[in-house]
Amino acid sequence: MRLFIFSFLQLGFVSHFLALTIYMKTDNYQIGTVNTYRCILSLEPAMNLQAAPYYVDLNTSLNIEIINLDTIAHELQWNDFASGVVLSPLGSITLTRTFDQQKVYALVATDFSAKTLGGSFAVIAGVPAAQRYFWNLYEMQTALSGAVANLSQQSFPSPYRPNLFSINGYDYPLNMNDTLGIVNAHVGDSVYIAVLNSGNMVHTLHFHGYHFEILSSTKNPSQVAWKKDSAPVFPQDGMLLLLIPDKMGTYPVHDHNLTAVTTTGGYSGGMMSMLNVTP
Ligand SMILES: [Cu+2]
Repeated sequence: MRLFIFSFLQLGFVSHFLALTIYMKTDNYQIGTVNTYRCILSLEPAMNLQAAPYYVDLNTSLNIEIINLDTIAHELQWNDFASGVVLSPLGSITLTRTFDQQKVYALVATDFSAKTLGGSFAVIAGVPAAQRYFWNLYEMQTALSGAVANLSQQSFPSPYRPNLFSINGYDYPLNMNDTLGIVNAHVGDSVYIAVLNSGNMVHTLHFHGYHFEILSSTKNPSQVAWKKDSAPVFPQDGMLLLLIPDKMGTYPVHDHNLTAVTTTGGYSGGMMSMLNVTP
């Protein structure tokens, strides 16, 4: 009887699982004058470099169906889990998870091709809708990306010399119309910025003008509650940052490794975004 009541209560708490479908595909894209292969996990079957994250309220449970549109197998895992699942070529799989913390849940590719080409998806839990933004960081040595996509290159290059650095699929200044990422806020707003590093190297974000608080990090949790103007984002980490602007102004945010503020070697470009704060 006690067991029965316990089960009933559990069912009561987790009574509804929402259904979500994500599509996974590796394809060739042009960014400015640069061509690059990229693995995208998207809510839309028509792939878009500016793939949006999925926002949920705290304690939402999801059945997430992932459909592999590629003709090669992939592996996926949550970045806070020890093991993952295999997606067969053109196959699909359903993952179930309850999102009970205010953080960025990162579903990341672990097979060489999709991992190297940035395959990842963020479910962001517990963030108010009023002021929330998403920065998906990604870099690539574009001349290698085709060989990684078709599996003729199966180990990570050494040295690795990336020439393309992007936020939400585009480099600066192509990303200046990016509604997912460009911050437009007022002084005193609570601005939640979810950052996902889909790339293959650490990207250290540096804010001009403001300090931010680190609300969560899966790969680097010792930084939580720090208030800084710079912080490293490790590969395949998801971090949640809180920015409360104390003054108006237009300030850049960029990778403090200035190599990443270039595109094909030209400055300025690459991994830079903007904070637009009005009174
Ligand atoms: Cu700077």
